Amino acid sequence: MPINYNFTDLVNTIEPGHLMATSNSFQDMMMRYQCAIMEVETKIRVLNEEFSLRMRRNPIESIKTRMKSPASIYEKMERRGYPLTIDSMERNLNDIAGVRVICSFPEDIYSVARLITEQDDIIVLQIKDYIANPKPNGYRSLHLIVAVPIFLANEKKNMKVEIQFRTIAMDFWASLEHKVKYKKDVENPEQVAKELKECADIIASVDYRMQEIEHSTSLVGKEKKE
Ligand code: 0O2
Repeated sequence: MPINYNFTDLVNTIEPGHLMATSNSFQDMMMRYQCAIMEVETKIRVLNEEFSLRMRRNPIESIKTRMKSPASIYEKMERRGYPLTIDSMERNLNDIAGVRVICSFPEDIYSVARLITEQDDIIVLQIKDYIANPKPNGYRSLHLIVAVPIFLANEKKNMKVEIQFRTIAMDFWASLEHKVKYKKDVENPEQVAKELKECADIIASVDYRMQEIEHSTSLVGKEKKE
């Protein structure tokens, strides 16, 4: 179903004639990114199915997708000083299309990410491993920027998608940290940041302990009585 993007929040900031001239191509661009999200989501669901058959468990807990809003696209382009053209948006922004994959255990993140990056129609543009190298605030996730082909009536086009891989616990932490970051009336921000960092480290250790428990109780590799 086509999505109609609301430009009212942009009308005051972009010269209206320019907006009129470009709005159709903007809608086209957003449609292409939406298709790219669908392609990536399907690839990940297929891997989950196969994995669950072979390993008798699902490595993926859930998948969330999101399109960056026109207002956020505009804000980021302005902040970074890029020209406001479709070509420049596609060239300079990596996160117009976003897919977040929530995995059960840390090793699942790397397995699914590897299987995705090995697919021959996927081009890996960037890998940021904030699990091996967490951010100073404690943020952990594996980020991939990939280009995936979409096939339209008259063209094939590679579109960029940001895929974020996290465990359930990492996602839980990131959601709270994200909320706290945008709260203006936090009384003791340094203390909150310190506590969040401590929680991030505890969560990381729990993730690996849970993985160990899973290994020690796993039926894979052992005789399974049907
Ligand atoms: P939203 O609403 O999730 O989209 P880039 O944007 O790739 O050019 P950057 O900023 O270096 O440059 O990207 P990075 O570090 O890979 O982070 C991009 C996204 O990762 C963020 O998108 C967040 O979703 C997530 N992220 C990164 N760092 C943190 C963090 O410290 N805390 C939380 N909660 N999330 C983080 P947006 O655009 O910020 O938000």
